[in-house]
Amino acid sequence: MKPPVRVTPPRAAVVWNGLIEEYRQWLPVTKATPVVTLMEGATPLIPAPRLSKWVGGGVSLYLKYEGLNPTGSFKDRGMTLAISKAKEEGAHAVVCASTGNTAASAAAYAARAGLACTILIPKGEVALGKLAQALMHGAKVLQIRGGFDEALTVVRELGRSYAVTIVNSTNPYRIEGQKTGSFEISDALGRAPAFHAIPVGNAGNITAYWKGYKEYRTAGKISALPRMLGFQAAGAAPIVEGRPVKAPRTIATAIRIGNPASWRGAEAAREESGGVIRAVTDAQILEAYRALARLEGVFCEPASAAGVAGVRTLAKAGYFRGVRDRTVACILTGHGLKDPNTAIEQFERILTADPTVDAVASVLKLTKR
Ligand code: AN7
Repeated sequence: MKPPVRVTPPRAAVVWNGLIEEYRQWLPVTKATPVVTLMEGATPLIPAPRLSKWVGGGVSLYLKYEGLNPTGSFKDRGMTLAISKAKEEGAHAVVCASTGNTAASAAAYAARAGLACTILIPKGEVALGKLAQALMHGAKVLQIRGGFDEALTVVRELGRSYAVTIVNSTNPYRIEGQKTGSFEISDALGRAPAFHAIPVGNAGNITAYWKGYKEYRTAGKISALPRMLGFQAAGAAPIVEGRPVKAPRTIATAIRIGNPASWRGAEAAREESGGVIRAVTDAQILEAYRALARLEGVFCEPASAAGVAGVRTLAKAGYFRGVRDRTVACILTGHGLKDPNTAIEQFERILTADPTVDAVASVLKLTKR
């Protein structure tokens, strides 16, 4: 019998001190920067053979499981840098608008840095886990009677007129931190993937990943760039439609955004890489969300599944036909536990029985030995 193959190098001796220390030379920090870290980054790139079959088109999917960051989403990559720089620059308070994950991350890193944090969220549209995080980390949480886009407009005005530092992805340090995701993927594969699939909301992350890949190629760390495949929810797809969406709607509340701040960055990533930005329906998102959990044991939040749903749609349409390298890195941006309600809603009922052997065996329809 052949010995088992190691897919990653042994890491027992490797010490991880967070992504700023790991990628310091690529980031705008100096010795004077007070590094605020929760040891974010170093998330696994998980091969997904069963999901690849389900997706079709001969693709080899790798899942970048960003839900394993300290607050359960990719936002921690940008937040470690944004909060470190805010502290370096002498800020006392940070503010952001958020569909939930930015809020959770900002609240946690601000707590660690000893900064005040205010977050504006769309009332009734933030997943339960994210709200719990923001409250627990001591942020001042303000529910806005409106959507994310309106909240962000207010935050931008606040930043102009008041002594607060904005930590939305309009803050360039957020993008700088988030670009390290492409470094990790490239380091793990030893090259860039042929395709990079990612959900698109405010479009900061696709912008950041594209920046990271380009910097790695310029430095000779990788020799080719991926095609960037971005996916918006069909009810919130301004970039696909070419105009802002006034009342965005989707079950994937994380990406319920009608006027993305990094719109141009997303378009540049698509055009420069020869990729696409497409829409996927809520039904397709939920299908991929369930498939990820059941076929690979990987639980992400609904928005995160948009990338996998999108790759499946492209595969069905023949997008990968004739392509030799079909390696796809899918960014699973947030953990499934962020949104327990949507998970449980996938099931009509949960079996119930009285606490006796007979009742349990009967409900489970067990056969006697
Ligand atoms: C799980 O937290 O915009 O395209 O305010 O939480 O960079 O906006 C979250 C976005 C994808 C989209 N997946 O990323 C916020 C927020 C998850 C997210 C996105 C978000 P961008």
